[in-house]
Amino acid sequence: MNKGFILVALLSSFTLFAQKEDHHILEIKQTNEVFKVDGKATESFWSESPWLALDQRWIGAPYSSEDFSGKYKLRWNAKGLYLLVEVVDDVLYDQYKDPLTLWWDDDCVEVFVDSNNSGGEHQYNHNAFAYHVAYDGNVIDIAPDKDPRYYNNHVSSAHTKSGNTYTWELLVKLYDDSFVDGQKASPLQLEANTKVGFALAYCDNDGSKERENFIGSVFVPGEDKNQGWINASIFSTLQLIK
Ligand SMILES: [Ca+2]
Ligand SMILES: [Ca+2]
Ligand SMILES: [Ca+2]
Ligand SMILES: [Ca+2]
Repeated sequence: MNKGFILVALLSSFTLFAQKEDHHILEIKQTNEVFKVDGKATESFWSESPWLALDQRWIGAPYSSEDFSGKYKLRWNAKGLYLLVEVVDDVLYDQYKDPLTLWWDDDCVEVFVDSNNSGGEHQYNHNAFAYHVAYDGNVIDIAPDKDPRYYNNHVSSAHTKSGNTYTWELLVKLYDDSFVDGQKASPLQLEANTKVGFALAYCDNDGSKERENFIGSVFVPGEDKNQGWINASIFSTLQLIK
């Protein structure tokens, strides 16, 4: 193997998990209003918050707006991130009743968070979390021992339905990379003027063996768009402001 090749291989692996460069920067406002996780956007701060796009095709063929469309809003306070997600999905599909079996192939909302915005690799560690939030409320991610786990007390969710439109509300509590599965931990108290790595996605399946589309909130450069579950450097950067 020549030295040039080794150098290129080394450089590209550094690039893959390099220290995060902030991109897709979103200023997110604090709210002190009481937030009820009930799938009803009746809190006044929701009407004051702009919709953000959930429209980046990470996996699958092009789709129609009846098949899938999505958008979201974000706020925060010391307790965590508040999310409002509006999804249009023509068929809700739950082929695996066991929440721990191929959970990404059932319809679900996926929330990626990197509490210190470090970026980097997070497949089998808690440098960042990739919470799959199912329609039954279960929250699943892969733990450092490579087995899936419930993280139901990290994310509270509720949704309501009107036709094919689903309105989700989520409270996402943040934990840092010192989190150890099975040990008691307190969520971080969020503060203004800090940065959080964040991405949102939807796994859309309408009856296929594997999910048909995976649609994310952030543009991922290169051929392979399905990187969020491994690489936190692709997450957008939230700037928490007052
Ligand atoms: Ca509400
Ligand atoms: Ca669909
Ligand atoms: Ca991190
Ligand atoms: Ca679906």
